[in-house]
Parts: sequence; C-alpha cells; structure tokens
Amino acid sequence: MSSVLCLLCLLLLDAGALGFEIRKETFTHQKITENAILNTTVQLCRALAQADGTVFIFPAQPYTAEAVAAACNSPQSQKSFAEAIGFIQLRNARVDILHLLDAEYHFDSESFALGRKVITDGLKAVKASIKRNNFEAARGKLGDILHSLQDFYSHSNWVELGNKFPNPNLIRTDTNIGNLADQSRATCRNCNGDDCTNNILEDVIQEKILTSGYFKLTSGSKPKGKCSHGGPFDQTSKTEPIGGINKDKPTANHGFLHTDAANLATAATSQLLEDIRSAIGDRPFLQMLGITRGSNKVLCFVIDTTKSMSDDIDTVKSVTLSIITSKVGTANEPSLYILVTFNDPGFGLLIKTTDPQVFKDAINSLTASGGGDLPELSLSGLQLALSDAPLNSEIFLFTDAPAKDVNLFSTVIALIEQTKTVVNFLITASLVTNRVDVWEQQSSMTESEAQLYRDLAQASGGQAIEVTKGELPVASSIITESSTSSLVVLLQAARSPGVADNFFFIVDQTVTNLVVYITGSAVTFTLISPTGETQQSTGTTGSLITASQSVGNFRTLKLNKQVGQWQIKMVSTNPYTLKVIGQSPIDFLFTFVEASQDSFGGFDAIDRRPTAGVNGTLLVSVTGRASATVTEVALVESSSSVEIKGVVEPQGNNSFLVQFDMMPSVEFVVRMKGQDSSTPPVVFQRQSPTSFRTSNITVTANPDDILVPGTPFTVPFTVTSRGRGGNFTIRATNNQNRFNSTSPASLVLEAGGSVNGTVNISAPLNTPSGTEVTLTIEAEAPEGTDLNYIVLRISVVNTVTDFTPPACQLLSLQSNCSKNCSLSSWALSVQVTDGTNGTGVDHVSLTQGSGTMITSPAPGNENTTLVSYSASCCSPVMELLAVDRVGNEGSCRYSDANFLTTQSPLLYLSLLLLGQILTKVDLQ
Ligand SMILES: *[C@@H]1O[C@H](CO)[C@@H](O)[C@H](O)[C@H]1NC(C)=O
Ligand SMILES: *[C@@H]1O[C@H](CO)[C@@H](O)[C@H](O)[C@H]1NC(C)=O
Ligand SMILES: *[C@@H]1O[C@H](CO)[C@@H](O)[C@H](O)[C@H]1NC(C)=O
Ligand SMILES: *[C@@H]1O[C@H](CO)[C@@H](O)[C@H](O)[C@H]1NC(C)=O
Ligand SMILES: *[C@@H]1O[C@H](CO)[C@@H](O)[C@H](O)[C@H]1NC(C)=O
Ligand SMILES: *[C@@H]1O[C@H](CO)[C@@H](O)[C@H](O)[C@H]1NC(C)=O
Ligand SMILES: *[C@@H]1O[C@H](CO)[C@@H](O)[C@H](O)[C@H]1NC(C)=O
Ligand SMILES: [Ca+2]
Ligand SMILES: [Ca+2]
Repeated sequence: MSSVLCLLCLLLLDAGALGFEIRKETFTHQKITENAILNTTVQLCRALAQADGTVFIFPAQPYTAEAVAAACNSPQSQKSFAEAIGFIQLRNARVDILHLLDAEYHFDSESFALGRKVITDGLKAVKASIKRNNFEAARGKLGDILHSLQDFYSHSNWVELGNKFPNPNLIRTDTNIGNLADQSRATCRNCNGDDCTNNILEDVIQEKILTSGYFKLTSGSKPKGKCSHGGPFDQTSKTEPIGGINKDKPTANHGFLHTDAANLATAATSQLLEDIRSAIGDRPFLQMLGITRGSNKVLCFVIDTTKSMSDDIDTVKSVTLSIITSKVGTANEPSLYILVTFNDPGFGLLIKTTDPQVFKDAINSLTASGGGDLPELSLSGLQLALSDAPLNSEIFLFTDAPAKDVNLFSTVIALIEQTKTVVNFLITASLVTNRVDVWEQQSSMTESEAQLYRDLAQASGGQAIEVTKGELPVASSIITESSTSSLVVLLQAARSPGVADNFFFIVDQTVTNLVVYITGSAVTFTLISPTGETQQSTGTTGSLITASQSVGNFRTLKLNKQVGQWQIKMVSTNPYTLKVIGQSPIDFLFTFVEASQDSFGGFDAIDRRPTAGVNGTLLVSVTGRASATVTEVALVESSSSVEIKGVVEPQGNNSFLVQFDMMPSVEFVVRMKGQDSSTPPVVFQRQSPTSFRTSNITVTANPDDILVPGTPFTVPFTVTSRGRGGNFTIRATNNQNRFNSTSPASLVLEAGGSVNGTVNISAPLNTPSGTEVTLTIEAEAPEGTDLNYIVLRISVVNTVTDFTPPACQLLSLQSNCSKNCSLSSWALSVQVTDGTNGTGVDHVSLTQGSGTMITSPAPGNENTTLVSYSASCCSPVMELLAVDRVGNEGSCRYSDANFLTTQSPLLYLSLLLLGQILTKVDLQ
C-alpha cells in the first residue's frame, strides 16, 4: 500500500494509523526524494563546472537546497529550487491520498506490469512537458511517479532477493521487469509469530522470482500462498500465509530491511532523474528543478495588438530591448519569456521560450491592427498567460481598452489565487464619466471599466497604472525594472473606497533596495522610521526618501534603509494601494492544506478556496535561511487590518504547520514573521502579494492527469454547498481554445447537499505531447453570493502515431452498362488498408451512390477491410468514407468511366475537371 516508506511523514503529526512518526532514522518518501534530487543536482553541477573548467566546491553534508543552489552558482535560485522540491514531495505524498487502494501505484499485489506502466507513461509526460517549457506540470508528474518507483523497493521482494542495485527495467518499456511469479505460485509461508525474517519461500529466493505483498483494507482474500503487505490495516495479512513483507518503516514486518529498501529507492530515484536529464539536457533539467543561471523570474507580457495600440507596442519593444540588453548574462536575467497577444475577435498568440532572442524577435514583429469596437479580449489573453506562466510569476498587461470578456473575471481571479501570480496593468486610456458612442471614443474607459482592472491588480498584489501614452515609457520601465531576483514583499495593502489608515512594516538587515509603490490619485502620507524620523509626502525635506518619481496615478519612493519597524500613515478619500518591496534572500512559501478524508490522516494541498468560517491549515516554510523559525503567521483582512493569528507547530525540516480556528469570510492576505538564530537575531516580516478568499462551496475532482488526444477525457466533479441551496451556475473553461469541451451550465443543489457533474474535453489528434491543459471548473451560488472553483492541470501525452487516413485499392470492377441504365448494373470490390503504422480501419461507409455496399474484414489481416459494391448503372458514381481507429478519414470515389464517357459526357467532364475520376476501366 501506500503509506509506505512514509506517507506525508512531515505532516502526519500524531494521526497514527499507517503514518510514520517523525524520526530521524526513518526514511520517508519525502526524505528519499529530497536526498536523490539534491545529490543528482550536485553531481550534475559538478560535471557542468568541470566542463566549463571552473572550480566546484561541494556543499557541506547533509545537503540543503540553499547550499546546493549556491554550489551550482545560482544562489538566487534557492527559493525556486526549494519550492520545486517541496512541490514534488507534495505530489509524491498525494499518491497515497488519491490512489490509496490502487495496487499498481504502489506495486502491491504483484501488479508489476501495470505499476511499470504508471511510471513509464508518467516519465513520457515529464519529458514532453519539459520540452514545451511546462516545468510545473513536469514537477507534478515527477512527484507522482517517484512515489510508485520508491514503493517498489518497500513492497516487492527485490531487496530480499539480494539485489544491490535498483531495477533499471522499471523506467523502460521494452524489457522484462524480472522473473515474475505466476498467479498460481505460492511465495510466502506464515510468519513465526512476530518474526517474519524467513516468510518468503526458499525456492522463490533461489530462483530469483519477483513477487510483492497483497494489500486489502476490507477483505482478507488473496490468491493462495501469496505474501501480504502486512501491518494493522492489511486484512490479507491475517489469513494464511499470515504476516507481511513490507519495509515501510523499521517496525514493519520486514523492517530489518527498511534502510536497504530506502537506499535502493534513493538510487532508483537518482536513476530516474538521470534518465530525464539525459533525455532532455542539463540546462532544461535544472530549470525543471528551479535552478537557472539568471533570476528565475519570468518576463511575461500580455499585449493588446488592436489598432490604437501602436504607440504602446513601440514602448513595449523598447522596454523589452532594454531589459534584454541590461539583464541577459546577469543574475537578473529572466529564465523564461512569455508573450501573449489579444485582439478582437482574435487572441492567443502564445510564445513561451527560454531564448531572449526568440522573445525579442516575437515582440519586434508585433503590429497593431483591427479590434473593431472599443472593448477588447483582454481577460482571454490574461487567462492564457496565467495558465501558462509558472507559479509566482509577474505579468505585465498593456492595453488602452476596457475588457470585452468580463465573464472571465472570476476565472481570472481563480487562476491568480491558485498561481500566486502578480498582475500589473499598464493602462493608457483616458478616463471618461460617460461614453456615449464607443466607436468614436477611442482609448477611453469609464470608472467602472477601469475598476475591473484595479480589482484584478489588487487581488494579485500588482499595480493598475493609469498613464497617458506619452508617460507609458517611464511607467513601464519603472515597473518592469522591479522584476529582479530575490524580490520580497514586506507589505501590501489596499483601501477601496479610500480611507485614512496606518500601516506597519518591518525592515530587517537582509533587505536591500527598499521601494514603496503607491497607486491612487490625491494620496498623501507620512513616513515614520524606526528611529522616529518622519517625512511627509508633501514636504521636500527629510532623509527617509532618497528618490521619488510620479507618473500618472503611480508613485514610487526609494527609502533609506533603517532596520526595525516602519510606519506609513496614509490619507486619501480615493481608492489607493500601497506596496513595500525589497530584495532579500529570505522569503517564505505557503500552501493551504486540509486533512485528508480517509482514515489514515495526513494532509493534502488544496487547489480551490479554503472553507469559510471553520478551522483551516497552512503549511509554511522559510527559504534562504536554514536556521530560521516562523514566529507568527496571520491572515490579514484586505479591506481593514483585522488579523487572525494561527498556532504555529514546527514540523522539522524548516516546515511549519499553522492552524487557524476560524478562516476569515472576507478577502485576506497571508503575513508571516520569523527570526533566525544569529545574535542579535534577524527578525523579518514577509507577506503574500496575493489576496485569498474562502467559500462555503467546495468543488472537488480527481481526474486522471494525462489526456490522450483522440480519446474522450471526462472529468467528474462534485459541488457541495455548506450554505444555501439553489440553482448554481457552472463554468468550465480551459486555456486550449482549440479543444472542444462540454459541461453543464447549471446544477441544482439542496442546502447542505452535493451534486455531481462532468466536463468532457477532446483534444485534436495533432496536439503535441507536453501540451498542458489548465481547466478551471467554477460553481457560483445564485445571485453570485459565493463562488468556488477547482483548477486542474492536465498533461497531454500523444500516443497517436497514426496521422494518415486509410487508403483504397481497387481489386476489380465489372460493368454491363448499356444504354438503358435501369436494365444494367456495375459492381466493384475494393480493399481498404490503414498502412503500416496504422491503427486499423474502424468503419467504412457509403457517402455517394445508391447501390449496396458490403464490408468484411480481410481474412488474416485485421488492418484491412474488403468492400464490395454493386449498383444500377443509373447511379454511375460511388464514394466511400473510410475512418481509422483514431479518426483519420479518407474517401475514395469510383465511377464506371466508360459508361460515363458515352452516356453522360457532361458529368464525366466535370468529374474529370475536379480530379475525381479515380479509375477508368476499359470495358473490353
Ligand atoms: C550521490 O551520487 C553519487 C554518484 O551518483 C553516488 O556515488 C553517491 O552514493 C550518492 N550519495 C548519496 C548520499 O546518495
Ligand atoms: C477542525 O474542525 C474539525 C471539524 O469541525 C475537527 O474535526 C478538527 O479536529 C478541527 N481541527 C483542528 C486542528 O482543530
Ligand atoms: C458562509 O456561510 C456563513 C453562514 O452560513 C456566512 O456567514 C458566510 O458569510 C458565508 N461565507 C461566504 C464566503 O459565503
Ligand atoms: C438554472 O438556471 C439556468 C440558467 O439561468 C436555467 O437555464 C435552468 O433552467 C435553471 N434550472 C432549474 C432547474 O431551474
Ligand atoms: C457523486 O459521485 C460519487 C462517486 O464519484 C458518488 O459516491 C456520490 O454518491 C455521487 N453523489 C451524488 C449526489 O450523486
Ligand atoms: C469539435 O467540435 C466540432 C463541431 O462539433 C467538430 O467538427 C470537431 O471535429 C470537434 N473537434 C474535436 C477535436 O473533437
Ligand atoms: C512508421 O513508424 C516508424 C517509426 O515511428 C517510422 O520510422 C516510419 O517512417 C513509419 N512508416 C510510415 C509508412 O509512416
Ligand atoms: Ca483597441
Ligand atoms: Ca473590440
């Protein structure tokens, strides 16, 4: 089973059950995965350094993400590296939650072939995703398959057979897994009481027969003579042969081999990582793990390319040029470039590249045209960017028009929350109170249209910067300049409507380049430093602000660094936002988690809004300072400064579980405080830029996460309402606008009840492997009073190699057509074949001709279908449609040419001109 070398040990707490206590000598999935990733990365970076002729200094043991990133000459990557490892670990653990009883995910019950298929199919998806720069998807799938791979060593008798190396056949499709035990072959005897050291039969060991333990929660039945997994939950271990063979932990039935199993699992994990590296290359492999030479930042532009945007596009071109010239080759070089354009009615040019030149060329080739009426498809463009950008990205959207697709507002919010992406809008429209004729008022926006962008910016922790076209170059260079490595948020707040308020933030020793952003009109403030110095926004004197710049509604201040608590007193009756950022190696990561529903305990990350008004849990870790502890985590309401503090429980490994008695029912941000162990300690404060919300609705779905083009893909989902019932609106959207999908538009729920629905997606056959589908399913309560969603990421693996339709070959044609067509007939027989690599003929149908067609499989050749057709000479043309098993369609047309030439020359001529006379048969 699952819980294995350990299930979410990190998070298991006292849940007991199959879980593992947190003990240093116990190897867990977490630990095995982390060790193998760190070690493989060290080996790889060492090889790269040798190749470059540079010195490589091994980090101290035990390795940490921080030290390994530094050794790899990418200290600025340590947060993204730690995050990548954490994500892979969470997905590894999730296999126990989603597939607890699916034997093949754990190599239980001798399901070797299926288990290997889980790994090799997943491995294909990982490689394909990396090739398309979909690193997030690659990490997730990697976590999944590592779980199964590692379980093999705990659940099979590989270790007992005396193997000292991992089984290389688990990551290949073209070899034997080993000498597998027949279904009827006995493999175990009863344990001797608690002693299971000799329960595997001698002949099995001698002949090196591979077996694994059977596992069932509810029934004790298993094939006769077979080994069991063992442990208190496994019912099969209570029937003969009694006992088990798992090595999940030191106290398990074969716990004496726990360390050996864990070491082999580690080596196997390294072997799989090595296989990926050699398939896709060193740099893409490191980038999948979050290690890049540059800043690990994504430069992501979403650009309106309608006619009125030509000045703005010139600005984007020069900003891009300046970023690329000034940052490429430095530690601030973006590691990934994304460009999305939108227009109206079109949108969706998407360039995702690691090559700055490709990006520059794409930007340079942009032109402005079209768009029709004033509003444009800005949210469609933004949805694409949010779906394709890695987590924690920053997006810059350029437009001068209101959104036409406001129906995507909640989908965009969902994606912002789930990806923790910051969205900045650069808006060059003049604000008007009334727009009478949209066709004549180019580049204008009403207050409420602008508010939509402001709301999205605020929810994401970004800025909605409103400037004239002339001011855009200055505004965009300020804001894009901020996109540097190691950027941390010290404070993020907004007030809408505007109201005077005081805000506090802590500046620690590690923070440099302290900058304050303020958006809003007619905002004044007073800054108070830790030493009590003050400076007014209106005053020209003071030493706290070293530089200040204003453009449009956007103001930026550079602050003199003083360590300690600062205060800023804001005064305005207009809406405003305030953001304080700096650069520091210390930051934090967090995930909303919830206790899993099964009886085994453990926590799973959630991909929707947490439940409102009940207790909630956050998993928090500090990056960039191994000795740091979290001292306080608070959920701060966005519209006031009301905060809910959680109870922090250290989990070891720099991880902290934070319990909140009651999740807020209004929008909030996450703020953490911590300190390290130096004297005096570094006391720091960090905040999430993203705002979050809770909901009384839950949407759950656990679909297969691999979609095969040409195969129907269904996503069953469940909507539950803790609050009111009624007619709920359902919206299912995905980022692949070429894909057809269907879903219910509404579902009726009873108060406190739940209801099931299904989304069906079909991908065109030519969809390349590694394409990622980001599917958002939303459920909205009547009158829009509440909303929740689930965001699912599904990888496409195209197993189709058959892109050619079946072809026809005429075998014979007979005709006795005479002048009087009704008295004569013609007949033919045709062989339809689907080629060498074909999937075979699925069906043949008659699409023209009034004769009789009979089809039959060709004897001894299932790829071929025989067709015989006979018809009256009055119907001298026939056409058949042949479809192969993956839906490629071919058609063949035949006619009795001689009959046509003599009897119906006009028809013959027109068919000839159309190139549709495929065969001419001489009638003697
Ligand atoms: C790290 O990898 C190297 C080379 O692959 C291997 O020799 C060594 O045993 C590994 N160390 C650990 C701790 O896994
Ligand atoms: C959270 O609430 C649930 C149900 O109300 C309860 O079973 C659980 O013990 C609570 N968890 C914590 C950590 O308080
Ligand atoms: C959830 O329901 C409670 C009452 O049942 C209500 O007070 C609260 O506002 C609701 N929360 C949301 C986010 O709808
Ligand atoms: C639910 O609402 C939708 C759209 O408003 C409507 O088409 C549908 O008939 C409603 N269903 C029920 C059962 O009232
Ligand atoms: C929804 O589907 C699940 C299985 O996926 C089933 O257990 C449950 O009973 C269904 N709920 C409803 C309300 O139909
Ligand atoms: C999508 O639907 C259209 C119209 O129903 C159909 O013609 C097309 O073949 C479908 N495409 C795919 C990939 O299923
Ligand atoms: C069949 O597939 C193989 C391997 O994919 C390929 O090399 C070959 O060209 C294909 N043959 C045809 C007729 O498509
Ligand atoms: Ca336009
Ligand atoms: Ca338009």
